[in-house]
Amino acid sequence: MDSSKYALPVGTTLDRFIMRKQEDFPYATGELSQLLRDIALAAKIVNREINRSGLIDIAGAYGDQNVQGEDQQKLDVIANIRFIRALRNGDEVCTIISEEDDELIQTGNVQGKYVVAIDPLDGSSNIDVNVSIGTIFSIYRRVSPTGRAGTVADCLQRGTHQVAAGYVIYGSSTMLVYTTGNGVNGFTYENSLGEFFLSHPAIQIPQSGNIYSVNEGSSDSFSPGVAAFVKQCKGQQFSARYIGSLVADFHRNLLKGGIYLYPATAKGPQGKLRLMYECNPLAFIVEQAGGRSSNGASRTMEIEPQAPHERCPIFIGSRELVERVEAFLAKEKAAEATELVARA
Ligand code: AHM
Ligand code: MG
Repeated sequence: MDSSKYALPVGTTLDRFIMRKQEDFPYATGELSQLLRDIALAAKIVNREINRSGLIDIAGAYGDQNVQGEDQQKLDVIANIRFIRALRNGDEVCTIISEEDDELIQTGNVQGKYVVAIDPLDGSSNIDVNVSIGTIFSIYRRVSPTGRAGTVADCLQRGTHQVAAGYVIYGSSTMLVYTTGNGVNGFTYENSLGEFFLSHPAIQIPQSGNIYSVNEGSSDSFSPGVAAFVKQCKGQQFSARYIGSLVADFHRNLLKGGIYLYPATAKGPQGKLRLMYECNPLAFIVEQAGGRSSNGASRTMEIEPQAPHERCPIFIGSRELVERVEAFLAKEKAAEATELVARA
């Protein structure tokens, strides 16, 4: 999967890794590399704030609501500020979609070639209880000419057009995992040195697994296909593992094999997770690691986005498990069609 001329050894610093990868592309200008470094720097700062969150008065609700009407936590706000500042300070990004901002954010860097979609701090309801949380990001090349502000068309590109995507997990250790379409690599943060080091080179997700991750509190409103799949998982004595923090659930399943599901429910007919900065980046990573991501009917990355904050159902993880749930959903659709014909 990793077509780099030389495999880089475990322990390589993230900076060096990014630099060496850039050398694989003779015409690369270094802007994407710089952008990835900017994100890594902001991640270090956010990591520091998270580690201090029990000590100073920054955890807890901020008292405001974000664009989806959810309570904002102070750390959400802090993380948003940190990432946006890092992206503004670099010259590479013209426009940002952030989970925390209703409108597109124009950085003022009209020459910037890239657009970033970001969830600065996902799983934020877990902040106050010391559960892992994460940052998720996705990078696109703008489609409009440089020299002016980025446009909606720059931001609403299909996931297949991503040039890079990644996440940071602030967990028992802090890790940054990313892809530029050439395999997936994971870096662990060494606090005392302030560096990310390559710890998980060329990550591959097992083709199958025995972990399923879904909020079963909503199971009464699962569609028949999803319900049948979950029943089969139980029949086969799968382990149920659900942290309620997407990055943490995804990361575990990526390394161990398994499936994460956030289907349509009564509360969220389009599911809960956002296409541009939650589903697509993880879909790019999982595919690069040999897995699959789908909305139940088609590949997540092929969905044509309609709005920056749109939601979509997601089934993501080991290829064999995602295909299995898709087969159940195809059966469900066929049964519905037969019933319609019978009724007509
Ligand atoms: P957030 O973006 O407001 O943090 O919400 C996203 C989170 C995911 O991390 C997690 O997988 C999901 O919401 C959990 O939702 P639920 O509590 O409905 O199971
Ligand atoms: Mg989120």
